[in-house]
Amino acid sequence: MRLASGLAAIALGSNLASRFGDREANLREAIRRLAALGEVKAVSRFHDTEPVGYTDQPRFLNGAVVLETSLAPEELMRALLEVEQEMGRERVITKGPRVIDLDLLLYGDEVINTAELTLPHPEMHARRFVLEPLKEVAGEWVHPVLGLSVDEMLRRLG
Ligand code: PH2
Ligand code: MG
Ligand code: MG
Repeated sequence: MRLASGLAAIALGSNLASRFGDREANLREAIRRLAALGEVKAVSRFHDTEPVGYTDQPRFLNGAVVLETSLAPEELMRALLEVEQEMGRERVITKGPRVIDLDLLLYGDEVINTAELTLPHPEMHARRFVLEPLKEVAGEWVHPVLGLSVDEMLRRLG
């Protein structure tokens, strides 16, 4: 048993409707399920964003959550994948449309590089759709590799 609890930052995204309803219903359902994995400390507003990367897909609704959890990072990662699967996510096109995407961005100041998990999330610092919601709930949180806060990473994006 792991007694210590950690603080995790999680990015949420949706750009497809599902049996739960529209994109916002998907984010709300995901947050409800995150609450079973620990204590949800903060929830950002939801941002309507242009698809980045693979652009031939609907607009996203993106958000961010801070979760206090007694799950270890790898356990949390597995639990997030389970929530994605249970909510009906199908991996059809890489970076393509999805009912729900839950990305583990930060876990305390942990740096992990395994086949299963890379922490911090390798692209978080370059993604406005991640940093803008995250700023609302964790603007001061310092990226343990770059040594920059979320606010600073966002400023560097210009
Ligand atoms: N996720 C992607 C690819 N592109 N674009 C936006 N705006 N929001 C996302 O969450 C997103 C994306 C792959 O995870
Ligand atoms: Mg993602
Ligand atoms: Mg993902």
